[in-house]
Amino acid sequence: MTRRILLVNGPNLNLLGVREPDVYGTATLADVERLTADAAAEEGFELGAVQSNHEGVLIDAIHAARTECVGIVINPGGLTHTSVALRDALTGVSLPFAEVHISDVYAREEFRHHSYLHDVAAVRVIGRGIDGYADAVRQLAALIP
Ligand code: CA2
Repeated sequence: MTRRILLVNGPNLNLLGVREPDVYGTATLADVERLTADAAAEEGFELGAVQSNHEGVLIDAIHAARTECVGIVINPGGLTHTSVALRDALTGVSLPFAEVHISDVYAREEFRHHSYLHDVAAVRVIGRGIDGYADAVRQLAALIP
């Protein structure tokens, strides 16, 4: 059976390629999901993908991944900087996960410098644009036996 990685994109990432191209580039969420699926396939994994603007939907998807997936790649969007609940969901399912940020959060406002996930993520890829998602899959795949 092919093993599965879950790609999670948080609030507002459905606007990729539609707004703020100077910060986030011109690629769309569909482009991100495609390139991440391609990178996963090269590593021998299937990719499931979810994007939601609702924290509870993301948490439910992470819970479902516990029995369906072997790892998670997540760009939590603004929830990175606010959500203990998302952190608890990720630590609760005990799957290795990669935290991805398209922009260099450390070169932006101070409130983006803190992540509730940074100390529990197995992999962090920050400021590499959308190629960071493929990097994250490769680094995560290397950790999965
Ligand atoms: O750099 C990233 O990937 C972020 O996770 C993106 C979040 C932001 O709150 C984090 O600090 C860094 C925002 C996602 C919103 O995405 C948009 C995309 C296009 C247009 C508007 C928002």
